[in-house]
Amino acid sequence: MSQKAQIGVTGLAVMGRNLARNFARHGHTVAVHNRSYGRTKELVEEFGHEGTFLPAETAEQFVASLERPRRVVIMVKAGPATDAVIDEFAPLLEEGDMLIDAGNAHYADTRRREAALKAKGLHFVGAGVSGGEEGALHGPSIMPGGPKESYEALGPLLEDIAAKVDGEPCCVHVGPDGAGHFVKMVHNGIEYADMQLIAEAYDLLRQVGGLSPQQIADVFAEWNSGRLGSYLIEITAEVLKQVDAGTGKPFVDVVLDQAEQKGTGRWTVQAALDLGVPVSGIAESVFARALSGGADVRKAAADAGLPGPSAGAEHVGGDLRADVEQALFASKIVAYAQGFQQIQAASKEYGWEIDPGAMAKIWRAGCIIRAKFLDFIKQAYDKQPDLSTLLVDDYFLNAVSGAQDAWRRVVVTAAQQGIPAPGFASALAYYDGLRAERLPAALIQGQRDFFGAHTYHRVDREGSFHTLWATEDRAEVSA
Ligand code: NBP
Repeated sequence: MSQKAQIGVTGLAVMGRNLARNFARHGHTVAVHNRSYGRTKELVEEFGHEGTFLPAETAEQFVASLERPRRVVIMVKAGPATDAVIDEFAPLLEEGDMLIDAGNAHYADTRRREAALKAKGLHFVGAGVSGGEEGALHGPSIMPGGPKESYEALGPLLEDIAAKVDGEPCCVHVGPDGAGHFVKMVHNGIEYADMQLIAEAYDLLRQVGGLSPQQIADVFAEWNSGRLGSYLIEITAEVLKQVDAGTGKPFVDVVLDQAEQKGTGRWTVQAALDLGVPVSGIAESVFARALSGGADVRKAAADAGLPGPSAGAEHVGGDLRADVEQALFASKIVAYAQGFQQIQAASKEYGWEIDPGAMAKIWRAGCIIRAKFLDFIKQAYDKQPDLSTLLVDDYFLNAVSGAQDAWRRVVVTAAQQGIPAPGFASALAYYDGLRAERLPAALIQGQRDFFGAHTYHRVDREGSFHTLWATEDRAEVSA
């Protein structure tokens, strides 16, 4: 009998090729396939010595080379390409076989595909894979959704190739249908927020503190050994250290200041709007990228000479560097608290029963937001799985309480000096919104009742009420 593969990968661009190599390096026989055969051939020629690959020129050959239940990992450009591949492979598969979409699909597409394939007796697993091409090769963080029973046959293979922390794999069954891709999406949204906050910290140290990129690199390197320790802080120090070979200028000064995006941050915010979860930190980071990219509007503003503050005030009340570290940490806590709240809200909405602590656990390595800090998030949810917000957990409450004076000073300095710090400022506003005893929302309810008879609730009695605003006595009636 000819040799069979435990798993197959179709779509052999950088991500698929590296995932296939990762499976092979772990001793699995891997069937490999790509729309155009060239990539398949290249993979086997270049990396064939790393393990056992079964190259297939056609979908039929590929499917025939897989042991049952077949596990087919799809790693193609997210969107119509994924549907095209599913349409090609689904008719060739048999009941109980699995199609695993490891691309960056939108969770709603995953829900749709899962339902359609379930009707055909096939398991469709939308798996979030984080860590870029290096992660795919050396150990990504993997967030598989789909039917729980498929995890029994698929999980051990995914756990083999996932990143490990103290021997524990960064891979867990997240929940049914689109849960895996949803969590991956929020992971990316949090990543946007983290990056924006780091960028604001850099900007303040440079513009207010007068530090050079090299000096700021040293600050980040030092922070990396403390509570902010994370992959993103580590690479920030590396980027700031970089000197452009051509001009001798800091690399960061020769790069156009227009941040691009592929869309997962935007998806996170769109989903949060639908769920009614205030992910203001993520939203600010998506909008900040959009603002940076709006070259025409920025030019118009510059041409018009939009004025800044008349005199640049000093940072007062504390050491700028220490204060910015506090502001960064506190704002980061807010962004994560909001992201986790979004995951919990979606879990409730779709009946996914996601364990938030398990998500923190599988993000501790292999992915872009890996950080020491995630251990504390895991511990918080281990202690209280239904925690309403991370901000009320002891560790985070203490951290934010300790940071708040410095955080306020940093936001004041940014505003007074005319330096945009939307991440820091909105995180602080969210924090103050949460802790406020009374919010001005009562006035908004009054306005809504005035113009639209939308009614309101009272603090002192049960029921809904409406004030007859158009009458002379403006009497209140039960609604
Ligand atoms: P790309 O996103 O660049 O996609 C290229 C692959 O899609 C090639 O194998 C190509 O085949 C295939 N493909 C296309 Br395009 N249209 C197809 C169609 N109609 N039918 C069949 N195959 C088709 O590859 P990537 O950068 O490796 O990313 C793969 C997935 O992983 C994406 O969903 C991406 O969002 C996700 N992801 C990427 C990263 C990253 O760091 N790059 C990180 C995490 C997740 P061809 O060779 O014949 O053109």
